[in-house]
Amino acid sequence: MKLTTIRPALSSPATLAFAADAVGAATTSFLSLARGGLLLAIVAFGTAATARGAAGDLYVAQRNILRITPAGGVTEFAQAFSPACVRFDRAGNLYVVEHGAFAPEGKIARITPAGERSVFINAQGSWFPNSLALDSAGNVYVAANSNFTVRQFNSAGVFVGIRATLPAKIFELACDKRTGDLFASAGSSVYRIAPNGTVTIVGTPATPPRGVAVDDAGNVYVSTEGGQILKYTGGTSSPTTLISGVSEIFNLAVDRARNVYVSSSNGTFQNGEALLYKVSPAGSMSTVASTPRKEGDFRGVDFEPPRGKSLNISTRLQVQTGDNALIGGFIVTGSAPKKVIIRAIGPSLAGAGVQGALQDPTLELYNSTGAFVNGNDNWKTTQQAAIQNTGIPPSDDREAALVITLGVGSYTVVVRGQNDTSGVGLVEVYDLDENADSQLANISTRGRVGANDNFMIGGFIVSGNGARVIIRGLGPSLTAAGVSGASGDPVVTLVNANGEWIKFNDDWGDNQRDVIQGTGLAPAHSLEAAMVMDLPNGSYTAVVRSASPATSGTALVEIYNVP
Ligand SMILES: [Ca+2]
Ligand SMILES: [Ca+2]
Repeated sequence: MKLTTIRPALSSPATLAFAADAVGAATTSFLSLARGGLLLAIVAFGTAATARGAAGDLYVAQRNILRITPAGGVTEFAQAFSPACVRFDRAGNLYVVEHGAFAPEGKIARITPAGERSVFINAQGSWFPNSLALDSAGNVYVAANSNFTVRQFNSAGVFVGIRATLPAKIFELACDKRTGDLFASAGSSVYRIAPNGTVTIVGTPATPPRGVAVDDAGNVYVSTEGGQILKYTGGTSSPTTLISGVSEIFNLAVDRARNVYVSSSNGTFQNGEALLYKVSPAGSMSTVASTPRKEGDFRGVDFEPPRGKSLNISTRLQVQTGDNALIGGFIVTGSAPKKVIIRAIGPSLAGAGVQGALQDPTLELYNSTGAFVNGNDNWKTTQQAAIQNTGIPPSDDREAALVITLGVGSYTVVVRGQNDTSGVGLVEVYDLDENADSQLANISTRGRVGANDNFMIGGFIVSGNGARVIIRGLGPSLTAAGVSGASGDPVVTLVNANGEWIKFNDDWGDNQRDVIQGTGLAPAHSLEAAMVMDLPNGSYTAVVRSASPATSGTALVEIYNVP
């Protein structure tokens, strides 16, 4: 665990004035128990895995595996035997399909983020693997060109069964990770293979298809022997032509901004070039990188994924005294319990320059049914040794902390001032068991978006090698959940650590509609705000306010770590 980046952006809390409203347990899993002015931050702390490179780096199969930065820098990443396909899983393992002269029967190698390499599948029986795709559950599908089958293996490399048999050799296999549908170019057509094995034709281009890629909205991109890139949108069989006239096209990959990366070649073997092109959603093509063709043609392409286990989140707001609610929630996802430390900080904030700090915070933890799980007033009273062993005990004896192992589910943390006192406080949640098969996946805080300069502030820190998040600012749908006085039209602005505005959204359908829908987290109301962002490491702030600056209302800010 690294502790260098906790407690984000504590300066200038006076600009974060925020009046929480009074609510019942009316919506989602949150409670209405907080009293007193405080500042709430929840920090979900993950690991910084051994970084192979930055998320978004391209890996290309040539004679060996090359790594290409988005700026076009080319380095050799790993040796291989004439690889045809490279694919990452969500954990950042790289799978390499080798089928060259020194791997005549075909092998699939796996390289972990730490660089450990092993034979994942040995294609004994000479079934000639040529392409590979992974679904969201980690199943591995391999195109076997000895008999045109798509073979399914589990994440341990154990053969599960034949998913489908196609009429011809398969050039490339891709998976729509939202649905589990596989797409394959084989012979003269592009096929969809449903999870139940049903095979349908997506389209039959004028010239045979080669590369296939699927974006996160389900659009299917196909390169052809005739030098075109076609885009099949929304299940239609008549594509739009993204670009045409490319000399020779092989495999494809598509990034989250819908740029299509194309491996290609021109010229002769001795004097030509292997090329990686980038084609924008508008159809303009640029060269990302090139190498001598005598090193081999570029083939399969994939991106280093963000291993977003480490999303560090804080949410700040100041609450008035009285029967006002400060409502913070977090979710443990995955399949294993998660050990965390929850801290409620107040007096020590004065040392960080915070004025009006809460002098004696208490914390309470509730589960999704609203049942009290545990609580603490002063951290040394019951778990002093366990809290000290985490390495991050509070620095003031009046501050509260709790070490606890939590099952998968949603939780609410409430911080109050002892004896109805008020002030600025901070709540943090740290992941103490980063290797468990679970993560802190979401943080949300509900409170009142005040008029004019009184915003709701959700801060978070990305560490590791970057993360993809969806940020939502909700208001109208709270009304449907029984909350009175909800903001009718929230907006979200994302700000970086330097205070620079990165992105603004008023209504989530304004742009990114299909990307947001693809996460399964589209807001319920059209006037609510959302944005999906791929963010490099750093600290960020999501600011939620009403679209009309003079209006106020209750809003909910949520930040999810999405795969
Ligand atoms: Ca206390
Ligand atoms: Ca709006």
